Amino acid sequence: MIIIGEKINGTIPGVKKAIENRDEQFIRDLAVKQVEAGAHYIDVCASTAPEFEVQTLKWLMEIVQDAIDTPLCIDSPNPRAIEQVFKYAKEPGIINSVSEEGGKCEVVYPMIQSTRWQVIALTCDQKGIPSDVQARVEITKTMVQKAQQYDITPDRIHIDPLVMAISADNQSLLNFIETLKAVKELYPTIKVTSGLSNISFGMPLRKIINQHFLTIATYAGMDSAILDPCNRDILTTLLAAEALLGRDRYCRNFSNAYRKNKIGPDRGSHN
Ligand code: THG
Repeated sequence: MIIIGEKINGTIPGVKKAIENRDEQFIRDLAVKQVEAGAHYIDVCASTAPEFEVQTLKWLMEIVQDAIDTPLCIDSPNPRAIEQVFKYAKEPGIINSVSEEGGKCEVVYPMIQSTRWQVIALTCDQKGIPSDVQARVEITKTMVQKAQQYDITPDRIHIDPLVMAISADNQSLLNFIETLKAVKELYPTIKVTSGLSNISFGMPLRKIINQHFLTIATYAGMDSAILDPCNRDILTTLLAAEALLGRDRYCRNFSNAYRKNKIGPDRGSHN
């Protein structure tokens, strides 16, 4: 599983405060901890008022890149903001995200043409987020065909089917899996991604639901996930699922993570 660490996000109250106070150490720690926990990409999302977004993203990117060598996942609903901060990235990462809404592909695709950047493509358009499989597949086709015009191959695209809350749509996970299968049937090298938390919205014991979602989606073939790798329960679930699915030779990853006290109940500091 490709892990995109979600913790540097201005929607989290502590992060919002750190952004307001320009607390570099707080952001730096979040970057380092996520990388130590196994993150392959570090999501940076300002979530500030639009007039501060570019300067905030730039500040976050600078701190993260100074602290660690892991590539970024630049998270903004505004492709023009992404366009302005793109040049400050030291190495290719992931653009989060485009969709079939508001000409986003037309801004982002030319920008990442002839680069090794990847892109997350949300299956929504001006009509909103479809919950049925066929509409999601159709939006995917359009976004992949547009990408082809800029020589962006499917292996650089992570489709995010935007899972609905299971409390609102009982078929949400099953539809997600059906979408995943259909999309991979069409484009075998494409990636499918998801955030973990949408599925459990409006339910008690959300973290439990999120963990089970992760297990089932991993089995179904989800390639990447936007999650908190510092959450021990989530990391434990993920590594257990990968071991059980034959994706962890000799269960080495699982055992090493346990030995380093990264999974299971916290056995205290080794320092
Ligand atoms: N898809 C795509 N991008 C996304 C999302 C998605 N970006 C934003 C969001 N969803 C993913 N990011 C977050 C960030 C923080 C939290 C949830 C989603 C969050 N964090 C709590 C905290 O840190 O305090 C709890 C984390 C935990 O331990 O589980 O709630 O869906 N493409």
